[in-house]
Amino acid sequence: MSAGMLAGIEAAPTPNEWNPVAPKNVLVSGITGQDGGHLAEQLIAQGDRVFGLVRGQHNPRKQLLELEFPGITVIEGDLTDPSSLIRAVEIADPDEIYNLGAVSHVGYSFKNPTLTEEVSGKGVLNFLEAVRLTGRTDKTRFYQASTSEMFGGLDYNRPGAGYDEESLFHPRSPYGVAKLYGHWIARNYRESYGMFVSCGILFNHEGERRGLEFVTRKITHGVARISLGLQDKLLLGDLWPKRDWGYAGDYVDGMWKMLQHHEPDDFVLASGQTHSVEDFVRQAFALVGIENWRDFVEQDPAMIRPAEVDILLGNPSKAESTLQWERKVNFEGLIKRMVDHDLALESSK
Ligand code: G4F
Repeated sequence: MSAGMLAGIEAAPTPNEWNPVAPKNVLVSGITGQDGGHLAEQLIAQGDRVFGLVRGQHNPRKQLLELEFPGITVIEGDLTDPSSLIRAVEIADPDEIYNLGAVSHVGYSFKNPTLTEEVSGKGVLNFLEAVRLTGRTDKTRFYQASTSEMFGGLDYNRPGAGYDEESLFHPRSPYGVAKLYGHWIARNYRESYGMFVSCGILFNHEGERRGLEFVTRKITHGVARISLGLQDKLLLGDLWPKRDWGYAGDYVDGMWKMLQHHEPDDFVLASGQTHSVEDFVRQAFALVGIENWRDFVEQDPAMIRPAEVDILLGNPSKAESTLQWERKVNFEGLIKRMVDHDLALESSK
């Protein structure tokens, strides 16, 4: 049929026509983590059917997940096991996949580099292949959790206005290197197979769901315990590194917006501000009325990494203008929210 013959004829809706508000089947890896929790909350509130990929035999996090979100269907599977991912995709028949599963702790990745590569790098390929091999390249939209750790924060590689989607990559840890592989293989599947694959390059995002192994929650939890007389000292690594910190709930909404956009693309999500670990420590202690915070902080050599990312600063202009992405919580609000949560948690014990 020629283009002329089509003039004036209303195109019939195709099975792929996307309606952001229609309930969807959504498969999430890493659902027991911080971002997974925020995302599950948002998707359930929207009326989506949520399937969570959970790894391991008798994983205690599975019970916790089912208690917190009774509506979720848990599928046992592992990013390192391709056949388990094919099975998960067949069960969930997903309109959207969010690949949030990863070895996500940078320090841990230096001690477990091979595992990090298998999960955070090759795991992305396994998941994309599961979509392709089950014939869903036209149906399923795929979100890949890329990271600002791919930039590396080195002097020569530091744009003044902050890293954006065009900045150079120079990862500084096994985690960053694995994530960079995941980022490029995701882009490759978009280009090679026309898949709807979007990568969110997220800068540090925190909150009350954050694990205690990450510096922000370690600080707010420690500060709360010190102010309640439950702990004497806070052991930390380097205080000078700078990070661009935001609130995880805001960033998860940005992930969702990426998959509702009319075309797949890559987006930086960041606050556009950078603060040192020391700034975070000082402000957290100030919230509980402690100004002489240095008396309570000691350096733990075990927390020093073989290579450090000195400074991260992101430029979220593209996500703000294209996706109308906005942040509701600023740096001060984030720290207050976390300290208040940890004070309530520790007081109730
Ligand atoms: O909280 P962190 O462990 O986060 P990091 O390494 O920046 O990575 C986080 O953000 C990335 C996005 O940019 C994610 F991709 C990644 O998955 C993760 O969510 O450490 C932040 C900074 C580092 O410079 C670290 O060396 O804090 C420094 N630090 C100082 N003392 C500490 C500690 N980090 C931890 N985890 N524990 C400490 O005691």
